[in-house]
Amino acid sequence: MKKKKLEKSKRSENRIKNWENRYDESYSKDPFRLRRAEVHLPENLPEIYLPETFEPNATVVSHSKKWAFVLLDNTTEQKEILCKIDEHLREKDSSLIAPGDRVFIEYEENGEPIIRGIAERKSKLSRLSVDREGPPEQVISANVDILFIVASVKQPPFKAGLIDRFLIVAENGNVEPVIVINKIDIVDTLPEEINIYKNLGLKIVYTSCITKQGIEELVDLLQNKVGVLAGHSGVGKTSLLKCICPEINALTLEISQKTEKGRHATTNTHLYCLPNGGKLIDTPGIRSLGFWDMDPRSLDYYFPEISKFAEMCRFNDCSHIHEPDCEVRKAVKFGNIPIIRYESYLRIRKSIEQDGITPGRLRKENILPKDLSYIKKRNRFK
Ligand SMILES: Nc1nc2c(ncn2[C@@H]2O[C@H](COP(=O)(O)OP(=O)(O)OP(=O)(O)O)[C@@H](O)[C@H]2O)c(=O)[nH]1
Ligand SMILES: [Mg+2]
Ligand SMILES: [Zn+2]
Repeated sequence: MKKKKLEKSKRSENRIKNWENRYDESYSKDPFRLRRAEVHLPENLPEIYLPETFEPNATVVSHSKKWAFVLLDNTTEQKEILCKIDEHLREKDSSLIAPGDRVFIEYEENGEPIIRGIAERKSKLSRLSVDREGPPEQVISANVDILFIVASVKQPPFKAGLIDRFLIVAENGNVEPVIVINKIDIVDTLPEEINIYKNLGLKIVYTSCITKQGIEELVDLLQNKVGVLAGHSGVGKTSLLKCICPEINALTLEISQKTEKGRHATTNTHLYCLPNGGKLIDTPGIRSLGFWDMDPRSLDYYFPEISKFAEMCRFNDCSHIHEPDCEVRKAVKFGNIPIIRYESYLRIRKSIEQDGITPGRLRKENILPKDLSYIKKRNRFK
């Protein structure tokens, strides 16, 4: 009798909010099953949950749908081991883990390691998954301190659009953005658009993998920190990684002469350990970056120069496209908001709406409400 009571209280402790509604069928009194079921939480919860009794004992380096390479804690050897991913940590054809995730590994009866749980993430970088069949969110990497948004001045040409999108991803994921302008050895004058980001108070590092300018600065920023290199293909992400740590053996490819674009040399996101205690995650170059949980109305807050004027628009929910007395459009007209940032804002807004991420859908799927004042408070811009 007493034992039963104890079990019950333990069970309620282990439960999380909304548990019954969401996963009634997966509930079990068997703590082993309960634990496994709890780990299998939907992607629209803020964090993946790991029951208190489990201590993470490894870090994910890279993964596929069913397998992952991890670095075990408590070993001096920097050896990556291959583990199976528990089926509860997969959703359809995707796995829910990401490089940088702290995971709990158990050994099966045959001695094979298997990832059973994912620890709460202190930060994450995520995007709208390109695979529309699976979960909408694709976590690019977890537990990251710095997002290095890499752009090249030329070959491939400098493009501000992706920088704007990555700034939103960093802000949303609680990660500090640093803009890296690479290949400065091939130009005499830098693209003018860079001044926009300078004026926003963002950190910018100018680099060259040929002259090694800026590499020391990146190394210093990475001391005991976890960084991610992201950007278009061919901008030199992997080359920067190799300059920072020459022992790393990773593929780089010359950009195509014809299109001046990169050739997708890196195909898998991978975490590398650096000699100064830092870690650096290299990612494949991307063409586009969509958002998976963005309310179009909150977009203003990610553009501080726009939100400053948006507060004075006649309508609270002004889209700054067609409404009368729109202070944002006025500010663009008088040169107080850079036109390319406004155009970028419009493009992002349109793409969010095209992806079907509308306030109505977000409310229906319980992704809203998002506390906008919180985003505003956290804004890292000047
Ligand atoms: N001139 C010059 N070339 C560079 C620099 N950095 C990288 N490159 C060259 O740019 C090409 C692409 O470099 P990668 O490091 O493979 O680019 P990436 O961003 O990792 O590309 P993906 O893996 O496809 O996303 C290679 O030929 C590099 O040698 C640089 O600072 N200056
Ligand atoms: Mg690469
Ligand atoms: Zn407006």
